[in-house]
Formats: sequence, C-alpha cells, structure tokens
Amino acid sequence: MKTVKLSISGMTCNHCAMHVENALKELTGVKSAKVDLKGKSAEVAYDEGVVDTRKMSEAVAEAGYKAEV
Ligand SMILES: [Cu+2]
Repeated sequence: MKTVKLSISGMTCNHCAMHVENALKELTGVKSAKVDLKGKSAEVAYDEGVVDTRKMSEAVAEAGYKAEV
C-alpha cells in the first residue's frame, strides 16, 4: 500500500471536492481518497500493483479537474 498526495486544480466548492473524491474512489486499487478543498489536494492510499498516479490523473481529468503529482 502506498500513499500519494496529488495537487488538484479546478475545484471551487464542496461539490467539486466530492466529484474528485468519488472519481478517485471508483478506481480499482484505490483504498481511500481524501480531498482537501482549501489545500487543493488529495491524499490517496492505493495498491501500487493495481493502479498508478497516471490512472488517477486520467480519472480526475474525466471528472473535469486536473491532478498532478
Ligand atoms: Cu464545485
């Protein structure tokens, strides 16, 4: 299990934060995701053998936001 902190841009309200959080949680291999709206970041615990940060960025992009490691 690994943990990564992603920088998220494009979030303006709690609804956005939930969007991002759900997009991350829906990924196979992601154990938990916690979005910090004010800090513009997300802390993700994941199984590195199943999912990687590139997939996380794609999922966040699909939800309409931008994630960077
Ligand atoms: Cu919003």
